[in-house]
Amino acid sequence: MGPDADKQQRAQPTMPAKLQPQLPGERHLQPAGRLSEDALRELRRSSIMHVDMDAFFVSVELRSRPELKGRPVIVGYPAERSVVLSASYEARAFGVRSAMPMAVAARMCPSAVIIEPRHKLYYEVSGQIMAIFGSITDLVEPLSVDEAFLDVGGAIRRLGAPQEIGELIRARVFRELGITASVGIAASKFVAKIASTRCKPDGLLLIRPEETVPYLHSLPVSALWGVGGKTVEVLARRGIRTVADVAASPLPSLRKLLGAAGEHVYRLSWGIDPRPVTPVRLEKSIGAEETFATDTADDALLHRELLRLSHRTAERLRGAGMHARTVALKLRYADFSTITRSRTVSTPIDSAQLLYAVAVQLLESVGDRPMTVRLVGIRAEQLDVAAEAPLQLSLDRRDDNWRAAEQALDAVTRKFGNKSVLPARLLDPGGDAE
Ligand code: TTP
Ligand code: MG
Ligand code: MG
Repeated sequence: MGPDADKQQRAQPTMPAKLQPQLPGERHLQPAGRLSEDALRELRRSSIMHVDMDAFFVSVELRSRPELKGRPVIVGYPAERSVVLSASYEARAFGVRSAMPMAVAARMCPSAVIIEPRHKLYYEVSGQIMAIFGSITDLVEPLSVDEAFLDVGGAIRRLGAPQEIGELIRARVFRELGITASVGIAASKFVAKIASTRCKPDGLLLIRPEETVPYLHSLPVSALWGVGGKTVEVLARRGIRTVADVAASPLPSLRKLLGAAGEHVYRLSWGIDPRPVTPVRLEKSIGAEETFATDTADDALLHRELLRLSHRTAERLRGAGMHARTVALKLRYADFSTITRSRTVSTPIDSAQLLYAVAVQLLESVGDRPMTVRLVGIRAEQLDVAAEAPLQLSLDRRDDNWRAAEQALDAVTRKFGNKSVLPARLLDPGGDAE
């Protein structure tokens, strides 16, 4: 995000929570159980919440180094080819952004203190964050290591209006974990996500149903779900710069410009996004196995099968937004006796290549096999919610819908002769995404 975008963001209505007019019924919240059905229905219209930690990795580090508060701080490996994982808001004032090469960041902000990441610690804190969310409602959809959607509609009687629940979550995260979170509340997921992004850091923004369309229309098109840098360019060439411009465009011309995604973008511009918060049950392990048509002793065949199973497992891991710290290999011999071997790795894995590499090592560790093999399997264990792209591109780390929308849009925009094949907003999440 350039300095202009920064200004633009500041100019948006990010009214502090306490200044916002109260909702009908909010004044009579004690006890919440006494809310009239009408008041409850009104409050439930905006019950979707997006909660995201502010400068997550940095904030966790600052807990043990409070003397660095208020200073530019970057979490990332100091190595030549590494990228910024998280930057404090003080570092962002210098232009530093996530996914920027560390060398560039260091040049932009020479005074920044650079801290090497401690992923294990962040996953622990992530678990604690998700546990706080889980104590509010069962309807929690984790989106990455530091954020989730919650539908708090069912918690209003117990805990108060969504806005109060948002403040409760922020207060608990701060008190129990020592970091700040920002909360967006709206009638739909994508508006809630926009709201949390735009009230950062340490903010809460509620966008009421009746405010949604005017609010959206005041934003640049890049604020819409899945609209990345290339799409922004394609639209800008037709003079479509704001969400209001999209809303005013005839649907057929949007379809012509963006294909099927045109309709999606058009619906978003009118605040229409019916996708519900879908809780994710965290699986303990993910794996795949295959029984051979004929028992085999052939190493090459075993390797080929392991590669295929690695791809299947990695796909499912990424689909679930998880990565694994342990890889297990299973072999069943012709006599049905079964062995497993497992290895724990230092860097969490969600790629087929790495799964395969470990699986091959495990197969080698078995040594000479006493007889032919009937079945081979791979299992990814000790799963964690994946961080957003610590070492790989963040392409794999966004939630599926978001990613699918981006890929669809950017596939379309590639047709328009752009140099880069990668969606710009994923390479520079501080840029077009905001
Ligand atoms: P974000 O929530 O995108 O960023 P953030 O929490 O650092 O800052 P913000 O206040 O804007 O929310 O990502 C959460 C963590 O995920 C981040 O602290 C570090 C990690 N991450 C990466 O490792 N690589 C990336 O490219 C991004 C975007 C995040
Ligand atoms: Mg964050
Ligand atoms: Mg996040």
